Amino acid sequence: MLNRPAPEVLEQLRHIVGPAGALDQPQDVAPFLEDHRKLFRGATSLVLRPDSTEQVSQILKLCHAHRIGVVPVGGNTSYCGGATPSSSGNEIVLSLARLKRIRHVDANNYTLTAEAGCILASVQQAAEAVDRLFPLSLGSEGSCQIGGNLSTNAGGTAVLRYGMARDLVLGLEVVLPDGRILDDLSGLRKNNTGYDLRNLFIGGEGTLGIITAATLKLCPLPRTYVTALVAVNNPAAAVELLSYLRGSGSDTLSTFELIPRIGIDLVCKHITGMHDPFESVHPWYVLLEATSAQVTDQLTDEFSALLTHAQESNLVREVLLAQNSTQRDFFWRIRESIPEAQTRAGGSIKHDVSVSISDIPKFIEEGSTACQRIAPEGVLVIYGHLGDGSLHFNINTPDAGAHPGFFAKKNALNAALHILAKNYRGSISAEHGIGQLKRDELATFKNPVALQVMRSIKQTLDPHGIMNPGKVLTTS
Ligand code: 2HG
Ligand code: ZN
Repeated sequence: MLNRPAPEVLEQLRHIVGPAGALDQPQDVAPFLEDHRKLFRGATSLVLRPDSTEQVSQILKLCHAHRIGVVPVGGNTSYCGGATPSSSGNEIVLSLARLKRIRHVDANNYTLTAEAGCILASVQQAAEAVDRLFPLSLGSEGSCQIGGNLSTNAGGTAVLRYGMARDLVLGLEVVLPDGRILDDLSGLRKNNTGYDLRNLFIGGEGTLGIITAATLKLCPLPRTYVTALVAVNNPAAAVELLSYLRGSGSDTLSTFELIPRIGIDLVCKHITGMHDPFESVHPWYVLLEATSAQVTDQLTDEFSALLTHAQESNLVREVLLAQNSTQRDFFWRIRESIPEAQTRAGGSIKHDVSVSISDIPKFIEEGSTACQRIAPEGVLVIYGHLGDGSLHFNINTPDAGAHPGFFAKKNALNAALHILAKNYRGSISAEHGIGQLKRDELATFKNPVALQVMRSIKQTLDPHGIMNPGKVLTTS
């Protein structure tokens, strides 16, 4: 049972961080009370902004002793309300924003150690400064923080080549719920010394402790990019094309994103300066990118030949190869603007599902039929990371009006798509995590034995349940 912090405990917490590290005025606290998608609103009497791991440790020690819930927050870009406190007002919020040092860069070891509050884009820049790539890449990279990326095991648009956030971590520094500091900041590729604790905290969404720093893997910096926007008949053709490109000797492919016609329409209508780069209208598109660390024309030649062959064999309808970096940026902007265009077009019910790549076409077909049956007025906007088998299966309101009748069908739409994903042995959360949005569904969809093990781990590390209460697991 968690407690409301007593005034003297609040005072001790303020004392740990000093005047610059505590926010309690309504206007300062307000940004921490609502999630990015405005799905959840909470309350708190105190936001703490520690500036060292030692301060995080002291805070958790005190909260552990007094049974006070702690909600860690990074850039507040969660899609699942993972960093929004409950409405009880009993929890304190702990922002990692002031832990923002790049502690160490080791170019020869291809590693970098960053504190949790570093903005993802600044981690990418620190890597680039030594001629290296930190490959995690997502739409919110200008504001999300690396600690949040790791806590939620973020995905993004380069997973096909480089993996999810968890694949990019070699070591972690974590403050455990009782305040102990687990310093496992190694830059080792090989370290077979028992359980892999790091992967409990990555994707743990702050329910098992707080990641305060991480040693991250770097890769060679690409110097040649081949970026293409390709029109195809349907998702099955996109899957075929992916297989063909991968099987044709090229392991340089880093991005393979599926875009529906409506995605292009929405972007052209709602985002300034955007237009359809094709002359004809096509039903589906793929944004693909291959990169090489070499300065070479060979990659472009290779992909031109492969795509020409794909067009000759009717696998693709039309190909646009970016001729320069401006065009490359434009193609990327089309893809990255879809979520914003969708928001401007109206409300939407979102799903973030994954199935095996081969099942994507059937999943889209059966999922679309199910959604149209439940909510014929909804507009399907299905796009995403086809190269990873991950889809944003979103259903928009027909216009910017309120449409309460449409939103009343949310649970039915969620259930239809999530049961379908389960039938395909897929996931109800490919890359956005669980947070509070999918917590109750997780209890239904996750393997019961896996859930039991998760609960035992939670009980062992956080016996009083102070860490990010109400997220990921239902309180039993
Ligand atoms: C993306 O891939 C993000 O653009 C957001 O994960 C997806 O808004 C969405 O549904
Ligand atoms: Zn995504």
